[in-house]
Amino acid sequence: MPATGSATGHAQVAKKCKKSKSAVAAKKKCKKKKKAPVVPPTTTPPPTDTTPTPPLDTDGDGVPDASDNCVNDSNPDQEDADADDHGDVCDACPQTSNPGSAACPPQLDYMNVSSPLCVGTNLDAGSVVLTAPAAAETAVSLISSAPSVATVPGSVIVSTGQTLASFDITGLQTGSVEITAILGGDQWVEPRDVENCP
Ligand SMILES: [Ca+2]
Ligand SMILES: [Ca+2]
Ligand SMILES: [Ca+2]
Repeated sequence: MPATGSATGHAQVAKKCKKSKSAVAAKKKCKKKKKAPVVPPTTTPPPTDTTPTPPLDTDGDGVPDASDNCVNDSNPDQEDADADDHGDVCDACPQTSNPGSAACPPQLDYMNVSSPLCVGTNLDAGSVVLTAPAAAETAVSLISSAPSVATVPGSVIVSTGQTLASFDITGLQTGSVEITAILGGDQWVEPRDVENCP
């Protein structure tokens, strides 16, 4: 029917006009800010590492941690004098075996010797001192470099729970002598002159 055809034609024209009239405005209106498209994060699979991982060597001494007797101290020689699996450089008592987490026994801290030494016999003229109370009776060896000048016992015993033990020095004659105390790998030397004291 012509009426319908005419109506359709009008509508098309109107639409066209509307579009042409408001084209600029519409364009502006439509020119919304475009949001950046949300790109889903791409999950790239980790590269396949074909090179073998070198064994961990914390101190970089060339000995892997798994077999290093001092993991945090560089000791490529792995020296372990007391063979307790603690390398010398990280062994609190390198001359006394203390495997695992065993504590080191008390060590020789120092020795006192009277000064001067006087001809005759000096009771309690010397004493040895440990770094900690002895867990058991501990013998400290004593040596005189010149027994004809001063004589010391072969050893002195530090009793359990004690840190100090005294010893006598006998047979003193004028001259020079060195008294040495030894416990484990520790030693202490005291040189003395023996005099005719007034
Ligand atoms: Ca090491
Ligand atoms: Ca050791
Ligand atoms: Ca040790």
